[in-house]
Amino acid sequence: MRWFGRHARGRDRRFKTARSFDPLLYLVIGTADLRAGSDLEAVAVAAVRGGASLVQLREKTASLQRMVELARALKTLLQPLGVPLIINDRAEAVLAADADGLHVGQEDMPVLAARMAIGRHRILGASAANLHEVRALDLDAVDYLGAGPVFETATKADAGEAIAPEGLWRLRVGMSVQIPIVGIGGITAENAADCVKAGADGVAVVSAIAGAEDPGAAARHIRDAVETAREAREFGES
Ligand code: TZP
Ligand code: MG
Repeated sequence: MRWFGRHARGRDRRFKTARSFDPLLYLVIGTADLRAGSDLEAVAVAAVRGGASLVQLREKTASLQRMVELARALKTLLQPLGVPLIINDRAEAVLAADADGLHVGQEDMPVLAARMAIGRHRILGASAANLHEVRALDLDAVDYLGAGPVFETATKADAGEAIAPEGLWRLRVGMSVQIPIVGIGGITAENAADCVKAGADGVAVVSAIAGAEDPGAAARHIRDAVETAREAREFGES
């Protein structure tokens, strides 16, 4: 355990740098993830009303201008609901849309560069599948870790092999800096609790919400599962 640094236990709250957030249910969404005929903003708002506590805009092919337009539109809707908006991979879009944070993958910019680009007060997330990848990150610069794929997923072609809940557990116990871990990849209302039992603080979900007929109801089911599992963990039932 490190005693100094942004995430040190017992740190002085005056040094807290990121905006506060709860990773309980993290909707990750882009236009490619939607059912035919559904609308990105409507799905995001429905998911938030169903219980999503964080939203990430993940557009892999959009131009910067389009990304900024989508981000601004989402931010206008999410801000009054008190839900932070994170942008995948595009620091320029974070600044242009004044979004709440940035998420970077292993192949994106280094986390220190990302932190310098977005400043101290925005949320920074990074992806990792195992401790080897975690150790390559400057964790002091990062506010949460997206870990996975936990289960098989068709949403991200190059997601790599599923790490299973055991993989989450290895990260939880092996990490020297205790930042929140969010499981991602193939997560549904049926398996979300397994991620929490394995040490995740929340789950990130694409298709089980964005591809659902009723995204609000889908979010509510997953949120209920995560909340119940978090409470059980807190009270020592598992
Ligand atoms: N990173 C690792 S798996 C994944 C991302 C973005 C996709 C998760 O999508 P789904 O539909 O929730 O399995
Ligand atoms: Mg990326």
